[in-house]
Amino acid sequence: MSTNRKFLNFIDGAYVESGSGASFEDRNPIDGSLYALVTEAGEAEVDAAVSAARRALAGPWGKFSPAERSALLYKVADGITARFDEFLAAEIADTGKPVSLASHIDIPRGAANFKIFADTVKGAGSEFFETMQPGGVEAINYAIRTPKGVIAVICPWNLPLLLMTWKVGPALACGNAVVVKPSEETPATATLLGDVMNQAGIPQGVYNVVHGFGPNSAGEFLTKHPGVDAITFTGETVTGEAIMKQAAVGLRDVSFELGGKNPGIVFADCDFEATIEGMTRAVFANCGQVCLNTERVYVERPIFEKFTEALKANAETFKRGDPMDEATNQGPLISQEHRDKVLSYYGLAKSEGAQVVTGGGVPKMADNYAPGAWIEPTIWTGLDDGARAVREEIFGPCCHIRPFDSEDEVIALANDSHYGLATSIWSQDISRANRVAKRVEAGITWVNCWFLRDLRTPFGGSKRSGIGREGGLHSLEFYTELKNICVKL
Ligand code: NAD
Ligand code: 6OD
Repeated sequence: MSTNRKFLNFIDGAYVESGSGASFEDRNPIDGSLYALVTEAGEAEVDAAVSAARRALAGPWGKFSPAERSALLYKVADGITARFDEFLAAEIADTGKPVSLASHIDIPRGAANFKIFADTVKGAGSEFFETMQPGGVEAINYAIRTPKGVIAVICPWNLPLLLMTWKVGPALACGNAVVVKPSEETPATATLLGDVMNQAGIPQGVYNVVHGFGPNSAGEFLTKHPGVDAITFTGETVTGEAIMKQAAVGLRDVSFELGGKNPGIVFADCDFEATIEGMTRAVFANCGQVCLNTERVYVERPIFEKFTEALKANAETFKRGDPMDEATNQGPLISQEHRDKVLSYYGLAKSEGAQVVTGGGVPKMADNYAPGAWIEPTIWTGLDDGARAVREEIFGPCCHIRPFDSEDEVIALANDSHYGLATSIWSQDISRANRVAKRVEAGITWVNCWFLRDLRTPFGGSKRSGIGREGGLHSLEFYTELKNICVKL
C-alpha cells in the first residue's frame, strides 16, 4: 500500500520537510491502510519552530490588542467551519471515529475553542485596589496580564482537534505564540490548521507544528527547549511525570490534563431511562477513549441487576463499520498497539475473577475492516475493589459494575483512586446529588448528565489527573503572567 499524502511540519508560516528526511506512517485504524507519511521533526526543526515563535512575539503579534487578536481568532474559527468537511475527513482518517461523533463534537469544538477564548480575553478585567496607608500615603494598585511567551502544546490522539485547539485557542487569545506537537497517531488536523492560520492572517511564527514521537523525538526536544516558556500537556499521567522533569529545568510552568479512572454513581431513585442513555455514552463514547469516560460504575443495590442488564443491552447494539455511515456509532480503537493493551486488560479482568457480562474480545468484521483495531464493548461484574482492572486506566470501551448500599460507602469507593478527574451522579434527589458531589474527589462532577460542556467553567483533574484548570477565565491564569503595578499618588 502506498500514499501520496504527506504531512509536513508547519514552521514560520510554511510547510517544511525535516532536514534528516525521516518520516513515519499514519495508518487508518478502520482497516490499517496507510493514510499518510509524516515528516519527523528533529532537533533542528524544533529549534526553528521555537525561534520562529520567539520572533513572532517580538513582531506585530506582540503589539496587537486583545480585540485585534480576537478578531483574527474569529477568522480562524470561521476558516475551520468553511473547511468543515476537510477537517472532518482528516480527523476520521486519523482516528477512525464515526462521522456521527466527529461532525457533532470534534470539528465544531475546534471552531468554538477559538471563539470562546477570543470573547473571554476581550471581556476580561483585572484587579484594582486603592491603597491608603497611615501617614497619608496613597497609591493605586492594578494588575495587568501579559502573554507568557512561547507555549509548547503537547497533544494526545483521542480528540485531536478539540484538545489541541482547547489549548491553542486561549494561548493565542492571550497573545502567546505556540509550538504544537500533535500525537504521532493523529497529525492531520493540526497540520491542516496551519493553512487556516495563514488564510486568517495570523502572523508567521505564531502557530507552529512539529511532528514526531515523545522520548528522544520532537516531544522531548520541544519540552526540553530552553526557548519554551511554559508547557501545556494532555495525555497519560506517566508522560506528565516525564514532562514535569523536563519542565523543571528553567522552572517552566505546566498545565496538565491527565488520565482518569472515573467513577459513575447511580442511585436507585434515578430517572432510569435517562441514566442508561447517559451512562451508555459515559462508558462507551469514542470507543471508551475519552479521558472523562466512566470505567467504574457503582449502582445502588435495588437496581443493580436491572441496570446491568440494560447497559448490556445497549452495549450489544453498537453498529461498527463504515465511519461515513451516519448509523455507525462505534469506531475502532486508535491502533493495534492500543488494542493489544486494552485486550490485555480484558484478559487480566478475567484472570482477576471478573464475570464477563458482555464482550471481552474482538468482533467479527467484514473482510475489508478485519485488519482494523476493532474491539467489543465490555462489561464486568464481581471484581474485588483492589483488582487492577478496577484501579488502572484502560482507555477502552469497558467498565466494571459494582453494587453499593449507602452514600458513605459509595463516596469511599469513588474516592479510592489515585486519579480524580471526573464523575457523574445519577439521582432525582438533587440535594443528595449535591451532597455527594461535594465529597467526591474529582475536578469535574456531572449530575444527571455526562460531558455536558460550558467552556467558561473550570476544567481539569485533581490528584494524579492533572495540574491546573483551563476553561474561561481560568485559562488566563496559565496563559498569562499577572503583573501588579503600584503607583504612589
Ligand atoms: P501519551 O501521554 O502517550 O501521549 C501524549 C503526547 O505526549 C503525544 O503527543 C506524545 O508523543 C507525547 N509524549 C510522550 N512522551 C513524551 C515525552 N517524554 N516528552 C514529551 N512528549 C511526550 O497519551 P495518549 O496515549 O496520546 O493519550 C491518552 C491518555 O491521555 C490517556 O491517559 C487519557 O486519559 C489522557 N487524556 C487526558 C485528558 C484530560 O483532559 N485529562 C484528555 C485526553 C486524554
Ligand atoms: O471538553 C473539553 O474541553 C475537554 N478538555 C475534554 C477532554 C476530553 C478528554 O478526553
